[in-house]
Amino acid sequence: PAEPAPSRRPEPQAAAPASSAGQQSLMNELHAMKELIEDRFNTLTWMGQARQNPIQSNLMLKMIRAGYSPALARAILERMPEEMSAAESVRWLMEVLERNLKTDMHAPPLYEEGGIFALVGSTGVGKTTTTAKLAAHCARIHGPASVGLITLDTYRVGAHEQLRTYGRMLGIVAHLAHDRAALQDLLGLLSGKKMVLIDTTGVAPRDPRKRDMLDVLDLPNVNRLLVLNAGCHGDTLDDVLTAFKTSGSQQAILSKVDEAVKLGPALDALIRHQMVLRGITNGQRVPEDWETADAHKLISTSMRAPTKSAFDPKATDLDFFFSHSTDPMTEREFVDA
Ligand SMILES: Nc1nc2c(ncn2[C@@H]2O[C@H](COP(=O)(O)OP(=O)(O)O)[C@@H](O)[C@H]2O)c(=O)[nH]1
Ligand SMILES: [Mg+2]
Repeated sequence: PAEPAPSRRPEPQAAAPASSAGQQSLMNELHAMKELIEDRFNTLTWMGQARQNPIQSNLMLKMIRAGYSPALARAILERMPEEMSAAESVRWLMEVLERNLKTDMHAPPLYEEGGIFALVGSTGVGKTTTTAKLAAHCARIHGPASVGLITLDTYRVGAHEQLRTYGRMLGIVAHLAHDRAALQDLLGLLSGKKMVLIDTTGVAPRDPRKRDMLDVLDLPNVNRLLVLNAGCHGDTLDDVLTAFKTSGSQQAILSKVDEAVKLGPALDALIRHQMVLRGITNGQRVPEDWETADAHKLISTSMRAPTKSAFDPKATDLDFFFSHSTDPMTEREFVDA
């Protein structure tokens, strides 16, 4: 008997947007469901594959545990030839990794090649210590007069003292430059040297001052050597590599190898960024703790069974690494498998 409240009456004009909003949320839900199904299918495909190919999944686990990225592991293992024995597949994997880690093993070392090298990288990675090691090796072979040393301190944090002390020990005068003009003058002054080393102050990848420093170094004949701490997390290394990337040849030194629990993350980053490794440092002693970069040795060390770690995935987590592919194509392009 009571009249329906007027507000209850359907109002076509108000209903239209409501229903289109409803449609939108339904579409979103369907889309999410589609993604979930695809994801599950990828997982199932991988799990089926792993069941058929326990060798491949075993290598995947080995790589992840050694600290390599799922992206690189996937890019490599997808190219693994079939019909390989377990032992053959391990050998194949090591060879692929070795081939993709570029080093100067079969070329003269930095201090034999000579030239102008600027050591760049984050703070505390070992730039000054490495500069001293390289200077000492060059001085040992060609005499102290063959080496030029410069500290580039563009934002005046007083970074010169340490290099000057090393220089004094080696019988080499270390110079200081605060800007581009001073650096150019010094490079002119030192142009007769076999090797000129420019030690820079450390700068974080996202520090705005990094640009200024790199601009000052942007001179003909100045080669950049990026010093990377072998013990850093892979993401941190990726960040540094991206931030310091230049056009032309990319050269790096891996420092503090003695402190790194796993070499996988660093080698993985070097491979993916296609850096040429020009040496490693494995201790604080100048100049003893310097080694030629030996891809075979580094890769075998990285794959040696590491100790148990809370960060390791279990075999049952493996499907995750194969199914959550973000952009495998980019890695696939340059892996020489
Ligand atoms: N364990 C170890 N320590 C190193 C190595 N290279 C440098 N260091 C130490 O790391 C610290 C920072 O080095 P430094 O050369 O001043 O780094 P910079 O800030 O990049 O110039 C110093 O205590 C060095 O003795 C290395 O290869 N292994
Ligand atoms: Mg320093």
